[in-house]
Amino acid sequence: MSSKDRVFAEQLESVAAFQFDEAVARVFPDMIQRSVPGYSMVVSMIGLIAGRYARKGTRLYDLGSSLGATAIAMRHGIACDNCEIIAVDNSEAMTERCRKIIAEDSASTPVDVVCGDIREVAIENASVAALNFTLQFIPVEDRLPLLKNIRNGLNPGGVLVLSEKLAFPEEHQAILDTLYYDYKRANGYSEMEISQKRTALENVLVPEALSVHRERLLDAGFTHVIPWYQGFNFCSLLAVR
Ligand code: GEK
Repeated sequence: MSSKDRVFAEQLESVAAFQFDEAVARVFPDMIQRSVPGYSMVVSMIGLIAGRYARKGTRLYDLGSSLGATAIAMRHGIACDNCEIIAVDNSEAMTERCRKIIAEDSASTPVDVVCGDIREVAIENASVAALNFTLQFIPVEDRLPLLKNIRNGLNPGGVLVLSEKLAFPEEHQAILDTLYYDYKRANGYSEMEISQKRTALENVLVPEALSVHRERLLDAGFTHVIPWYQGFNFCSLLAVR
C-alpha cells in the first residue's frame, strides 16, 4: 500500500523545482493515480500492447520506470519465452523501491532495474519500449535523439508506447486545464496543493502539442503514429517501427 501524497499539502516558503526524491517515491503510486487521468488504465493497456507485440528472445524497455508499474504490466501481459525487461530510471529513490516491488512480484520474466539516464542507455533487440509519462521531463532538445535511439534499437515491427501530458491551442488549453484541476479537486487535492505542484513543475515538465510529437516520431523513423488514448490533457500514442 502506498502512502497518501501530502508533498505539497503544507504552505511552503518557496516552492523548489520538482524532484523525484525519497519524499515523492514514498507516495508515488497515490500521487500519479490522483494526478494523471486514466493512469491505471494506460498502464494496464501497455501490458496488453506488450502481449501483442513482444517477440520471443527480445527485450522490452520501461524508460522512466519510477516504481516499475509499467514493467510489471508488461511482465504479466507477455506470454513468450526468453524475454527480458529493462526498467530504467535515474532516481535512486525510485529504483531502490522498484527493485523491492519487482522482487515481490510473482511473474517469471526477468526484470533488470537500472539506475541511469534514459538518454544514455543502449537499446538493443527490442520488441516493445514504453515512455509512460517520461519524455515530458526530458529537455526538448534531447527528445529527438532519444526517440531515434529507441527507434534504432527496436526490431522491425516493434513498438514504442509514448504517453504524455499535451499542450493545446490557447482556448482548448484553458478548457482542459479547468477540467484537469476539477479532476485534481475531485481526487482530494486542495487549491494550495494544486498551485504549489504547478509551480514546482514549471520548466520541469514541458508538454508539447500532439502534432509536435507526431512529426518528431516520424522524423525519428517510426512509420505509424496512432493516438490510442486521451483523458483531458493526457494522451498515449502507439508508434510502430
Ligand atoms: C509509470 N513510467 O509509473 N532518465 C531516467 N529517468 C528519468 C529521466 C531521465 N533522464 N528524467 C526523468 N526520469 C512511470 C511513471 S514518472 C511520470 C513515470 C510522472 C524519471 C523520473 O525519475 C520519474 O521516475 C519518471 O521519469 C517520470 O508508468 O511522475 O508524471
